[in-house]
Amino acid sequence: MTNDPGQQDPKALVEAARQAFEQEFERFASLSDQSANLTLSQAEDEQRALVDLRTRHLGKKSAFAASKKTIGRVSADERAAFGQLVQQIEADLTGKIARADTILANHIEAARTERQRIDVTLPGRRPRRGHLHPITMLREQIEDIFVGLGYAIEDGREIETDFYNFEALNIPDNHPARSPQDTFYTTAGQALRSQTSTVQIHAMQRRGAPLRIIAPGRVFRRDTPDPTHNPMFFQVEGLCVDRGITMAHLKGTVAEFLRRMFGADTKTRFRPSYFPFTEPSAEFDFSCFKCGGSGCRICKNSGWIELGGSGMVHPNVLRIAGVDPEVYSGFAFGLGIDRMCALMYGLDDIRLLFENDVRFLKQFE
Ligand code: 2NL
Repeated sequence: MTNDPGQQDPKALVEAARQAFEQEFERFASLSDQSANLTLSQAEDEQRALVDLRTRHLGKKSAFAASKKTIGRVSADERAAFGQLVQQIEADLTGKIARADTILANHIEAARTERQRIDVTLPGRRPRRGHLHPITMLREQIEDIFVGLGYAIEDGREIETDFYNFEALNIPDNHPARSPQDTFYTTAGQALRSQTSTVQIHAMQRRGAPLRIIAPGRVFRRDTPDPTHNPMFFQVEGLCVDRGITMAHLKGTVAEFLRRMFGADTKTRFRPSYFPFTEPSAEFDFSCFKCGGSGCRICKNSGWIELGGSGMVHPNVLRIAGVDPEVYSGFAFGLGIDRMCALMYGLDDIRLLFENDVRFLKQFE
């Protein structure tokens, strides 16, 4: 006997090839349907290794294939038996591979299915419901109160001519509010309205007297943003024009508004002031909604909160808007909605209201 396969006994060669196969196949032989402890990628690796093993042990260049070719060296009377033996071994090995492959394929299929499985009974993700912006909520609250007092709500444009923004409001040519440092101008010389009085001038021209309106909306002033200023903010102005309207009506209306807003015990006070569009003019404060007037952090220990300006509409303003000041008189007032909002919610920075960060806004739901 030599080590040259060409000289070896054919039966011994077949047997050696079979044993070499069995040795390598051992780890697949132990596979069973309990092979679930393999991960998906491990099972896929094993399947590839099995294909590789088949090529090496049963392929054209395998020792087994070579051993088959030695059949010529088998004596004629043993040749049939040898052929049968080879066929039987080949069928046996092929069958073993096929069984292992089936187990692996089943496992892979099951693992892939498991990986893709969705639980249709899981609750879905709820779409987050939005809500109104706190400034909008407050504006609607203010509107509701004034509608209850017989006022109509007026809306208007945000870009205005010099006439509506200043001239009609009795604001003199040299007034600092007219300077480009205080007001935003378009290149065509129009102004972003700096108060919603513009809307009221339009309304007086269109509807004439008598008239009771409020005009809520955005206004623009060239302020550098800081915790108490924003170059765009929200204002509501009110205007009441009729025969015989006096300061008493102004005081009664503002006081009633604030009682409906902050509670029946709310007190109001007026301090003399100056505006070009009203004469006389007054600023108004209300007793602190937090402490009721005894003094706290919100009212800076004064017991009062400053809210807005007001006054009797200047005769020049009535006249220029087409209302006869000899027949009619009126009062007007204005307040900042965002400042009021910041006060009510204790916000230390008004700019938070304009950042539109939902993490901040969702607390007002
Ligand atoms: C303030 C002051 C005020 C007015 C606004 C007004 C409107 C017309 C005629 C006369 Cl059409 N006056 N509005 C009057 C006084 C004060 O606002 O501090 N606003 C935040």
